[in-house]
Amino acid sequence: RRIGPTFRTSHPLASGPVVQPAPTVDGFVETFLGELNYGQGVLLSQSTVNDQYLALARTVRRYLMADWLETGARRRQAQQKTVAYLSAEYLLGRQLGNNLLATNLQDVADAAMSRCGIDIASLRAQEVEPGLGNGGLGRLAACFVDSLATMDVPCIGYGIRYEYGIFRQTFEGDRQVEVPDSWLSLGSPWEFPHPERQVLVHFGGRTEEVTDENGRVVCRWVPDWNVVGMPYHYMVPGHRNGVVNTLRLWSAKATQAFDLQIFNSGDYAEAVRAQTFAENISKVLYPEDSTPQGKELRLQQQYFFVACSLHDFIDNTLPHDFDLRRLPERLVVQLNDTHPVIAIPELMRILVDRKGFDWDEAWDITKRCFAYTCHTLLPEALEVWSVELLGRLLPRHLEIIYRINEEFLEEVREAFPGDEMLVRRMSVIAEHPERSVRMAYLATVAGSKVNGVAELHSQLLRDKVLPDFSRMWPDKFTNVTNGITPRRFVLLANRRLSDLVTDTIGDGWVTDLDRLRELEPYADDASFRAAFREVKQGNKERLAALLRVRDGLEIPQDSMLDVMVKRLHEYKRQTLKLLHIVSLYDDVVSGRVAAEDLTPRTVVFGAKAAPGYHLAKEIIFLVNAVADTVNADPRVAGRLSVAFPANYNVTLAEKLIPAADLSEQISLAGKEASGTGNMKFALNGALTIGTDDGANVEIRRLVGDDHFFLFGMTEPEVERLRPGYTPSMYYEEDARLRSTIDLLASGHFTGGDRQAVAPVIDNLLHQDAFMALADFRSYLDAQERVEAAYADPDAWSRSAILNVARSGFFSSDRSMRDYLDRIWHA
Ligand code: B1H
Repeated sequence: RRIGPTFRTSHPLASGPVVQPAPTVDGFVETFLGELNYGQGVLLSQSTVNDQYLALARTVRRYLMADWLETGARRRQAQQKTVAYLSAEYLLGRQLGNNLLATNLQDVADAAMSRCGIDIASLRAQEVEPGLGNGGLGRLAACFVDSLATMDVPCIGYGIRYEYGIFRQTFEGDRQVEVPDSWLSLGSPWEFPHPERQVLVHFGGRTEEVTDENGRVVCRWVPDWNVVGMPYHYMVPGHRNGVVNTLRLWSAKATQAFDLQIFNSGDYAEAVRAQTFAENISKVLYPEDSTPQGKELRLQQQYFFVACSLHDFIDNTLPHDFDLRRLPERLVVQLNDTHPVIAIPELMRILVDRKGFDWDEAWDITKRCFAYTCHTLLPEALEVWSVELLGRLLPRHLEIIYRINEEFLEEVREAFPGDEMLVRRMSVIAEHPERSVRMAYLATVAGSKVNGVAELHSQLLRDKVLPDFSRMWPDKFTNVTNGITPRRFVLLANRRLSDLVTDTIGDGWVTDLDRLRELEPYADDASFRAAFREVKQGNKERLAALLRVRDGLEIPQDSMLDVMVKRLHEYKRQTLKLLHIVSLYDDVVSGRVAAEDLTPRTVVFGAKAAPGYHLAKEIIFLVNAVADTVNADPRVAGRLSVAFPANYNVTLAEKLIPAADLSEQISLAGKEASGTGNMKFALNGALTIGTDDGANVEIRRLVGDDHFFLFGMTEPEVERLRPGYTPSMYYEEDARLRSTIDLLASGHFTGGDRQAVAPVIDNLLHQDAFMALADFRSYLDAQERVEAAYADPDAWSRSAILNVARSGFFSSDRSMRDYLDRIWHA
């Protein structure tokens, strides 16, 4: 394949990419050995697993390169509207498997490696996943760029190349201990540094007014330090469609000029320190999921990547003579939560201060370029930056924000005359407890659209979080329900199920997930159900084998696999699951229930806690303590066991989710914006036990009430109960709950240490902000319905198949179509 002569060279052969020879096993072996010898500089006989992994990655990379170059050239030529997805997180997961899948090279690579005497599985296992995200929000960004490439939509994903991603979780004495994730240390074959596209980013200093050459008084930012942003490009291949989009992640480097000044003053040590200071900006991902801490370095990170990205697009991606009045025709910036919202004043600054636009015209352009996605309902998760900090780090941006706010509040006064309370409520600047900028408000004022991530969430966003704004601009608000990529989370993660589905309905479902509907009739086909059960069984065996070597855990076969994996947060209610386990255990050890009458069940947890979230870490400790005790107690052996493998990440999710029978989605109604794990489980044939929260609502509506275990209060019921909620009342009135909590509190699971359980127990009895005790009874009842259903394997498989068949809506391809139709108009 040849592309046009876009390269600065006169050599006739260099006008297009050199096409990689056809992917035969011989060709693959030759390229691989070439990479090993000439890339890694080792002989096969001397090579380590890491050498082999790197050579294999570089081999696969070659098969994507021509498509990448061609996609880039095509995009430069077509001048279409481009989606700039701005996200502080991309939780990518391993690349090798996905890229083998995208290129359809799996079988060739398998054969080639075995011809070299190499076990490809050990090479796959060598890859450290780029964990550049915390959880759902970062994984969503990764799913979205996958879908956009598969749909051939022009998109650049912009973000930060953290040197350390989400920490690696280990357990010591049942407690979480965080270890830095040095994911780059063994080499990173999937990234391409582009020093020629470096961008200078300024910080600090002051602003001043100067008169320009036309005699106009203009504002000027006089910063006092800067850093360089070095872009690293990552391939984002579409699914077997010849498209490869780009993810551009920024790494911070010290500037020469900055260092030289200090070098000249003779202080070598200070110069090196300054370098470290600059490079700290992209050093580490903040490990808070949902509760940002307002740290200065975090604001530096946000501005750093946003400034690099806008500069990159405007000055290096658009044609040089581009008329910026037409920017909204070429660019739509999707803000993934408030983390990149500082891009709004940055674009204003570029247009007004650097490109000479007048304010009104710049504001008109800016408003048409941005759209904002909100991912939360928790008030503590809404980012605010103190005016003191923002003004110190970005003085010009603060001025711009003030002016945006002034003009906006004038608009409010015009629309709602005489309501100064409303003006104060809607102000982008909060006055208490300290003067600060409400980033969600700024995004709402500037964005052309604001969306929530599931129907219920979008409704609550309008009604509870931004009611004044939705009254003022009802049409600004919309919903786009989240989705997940079926490539990674079904085709790659669940080969067994994928083969069964493809054998039954063909392979069109991979890029048109609604076609899973065609499976519905097979739910009534006994031989299909048997095959489906075999798939599950195979996946369970694969999981058991993995956990044996990965964690030294034994999980029994012939048991219901009950899985709760997600970040550890009180609102998600891992404690409710824990109470359920303890109640089952209590039933047996107290003699109320014979062990033989328990449905054999293996509960698997996966959860990281933010390192500073003390209660979450206490909950982790307690889960581990209960697991130790339950697993060691012969009275429940073979009937109840608990596994908590450390360091839940994308790689583990890919093995765990396909094996699950039961998916736990048990957040307090009105707290989980969407959830995306819930979708992954349903699409892999697990049944959900869940509350009426987030996307659970839509899952239940689609799969049907008979194939979903609903429990708990609804969001309005939660709000009605909230005033005067007294958790201890439930303890007093429910004997089963009392017995469960008493057993936990007795120290039975902590070697008699009652102090060790006190933080969690006290919180439940006296605060229970997320009302686990109020939903306990309903949850237990639902679990009994689960057991009854599980006792009938045919009916259970039928339900599981219907979950798969009816969940096609949750493809991120559909989410992307919704963004295109409702927001981007691209
Ligand atoms: C979600 C976050 C989040 N919502 C702050 N908010 C962060 C907030 O680093 N921080 O400070 C990091 C992450 N993450 C999740 O987004 C929601 O809780 C899920 O319900 C939702 O499915 C997911 C994707 O929309």
